[in-house]
Amino acid sequence: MNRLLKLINESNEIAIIAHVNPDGDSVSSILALGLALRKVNKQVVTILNDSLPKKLFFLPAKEHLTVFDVKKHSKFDICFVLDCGSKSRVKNGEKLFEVSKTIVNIDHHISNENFGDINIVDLDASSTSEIIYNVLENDLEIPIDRDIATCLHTGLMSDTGNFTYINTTSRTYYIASKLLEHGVDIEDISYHLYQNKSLNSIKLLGNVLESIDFYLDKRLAIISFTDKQLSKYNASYLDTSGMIDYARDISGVEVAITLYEFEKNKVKVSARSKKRFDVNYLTNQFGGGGHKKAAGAIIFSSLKEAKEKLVASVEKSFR
Ligand SMILES: [Mn+2]
Repeated sequence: MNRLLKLINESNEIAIIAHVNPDGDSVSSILALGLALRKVNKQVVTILNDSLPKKLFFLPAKEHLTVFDVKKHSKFDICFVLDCGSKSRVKNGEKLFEVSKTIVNIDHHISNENFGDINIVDLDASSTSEIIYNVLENDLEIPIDRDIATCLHTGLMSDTGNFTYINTTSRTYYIASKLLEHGVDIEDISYHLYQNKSLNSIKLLGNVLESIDFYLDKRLAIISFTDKQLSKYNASYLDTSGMIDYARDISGVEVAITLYEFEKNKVKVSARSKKRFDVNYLTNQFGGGGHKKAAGAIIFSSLKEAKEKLVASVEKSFR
């Protein structure tokens, strides 16, 4: 891996980007790596082509996030692609990849396609933030400070469901303990992630849960959001993040799915599972993927048809 150190030493202009629909792990990884590379005097552009979810506004260095603009950013020596199973998960990535000499792919998704010139893909890592910690500590030897630690800890918490999912390992706890030594304020992170939700988003949650559907002996729960619902509560799709957990957490439910028809005949699918059900396998059948217990896809059909296909597919897996 000191290939990476060598590459960074020989580079100056560096882009860092992650997947569409930013979450705690992807944004934290971008910011942490960006902060670290700036410490060693690299010209870093941290790219977010989506709007940042409000709950992540507290993250250090978020003011460095910028939209990719080919007029301003005409070449990069390295483009780091973080927390992304495939290149197609990068929003508006084509031009960026064109102007980047080397692609470094850092990820923990089981579905990762090893699309980089350098691939640091660790399926046993809880999160990309965990891998970034390893890279900084072991390969690049860039000292971690409080801001970097705050980002990385946020990533760990986000992707492990606060250290409760099966991807949480002794290594994850070890890293968390090291990050705490750098002065991370867990209470402050928890406040922003979980205790600062808008009243409207909670009302939307109530409304969405009213129309939850159950299939297959209530082992499958499906919820859907419509634009009408979102606008009624003055909410965006980003405000629905985490709602799927309520469906998954119901006793007896083994798989939870959310559906959102964001354009006509384009349905965004998120799936979560507990116990043994593999939603990566489920979403693979529709061209998507992710992790065993958290994955997504886009289905090109009406909402009703997408629902029917998914129910049939889950039924097959149950058998
Ligand atoms: Mn992740």
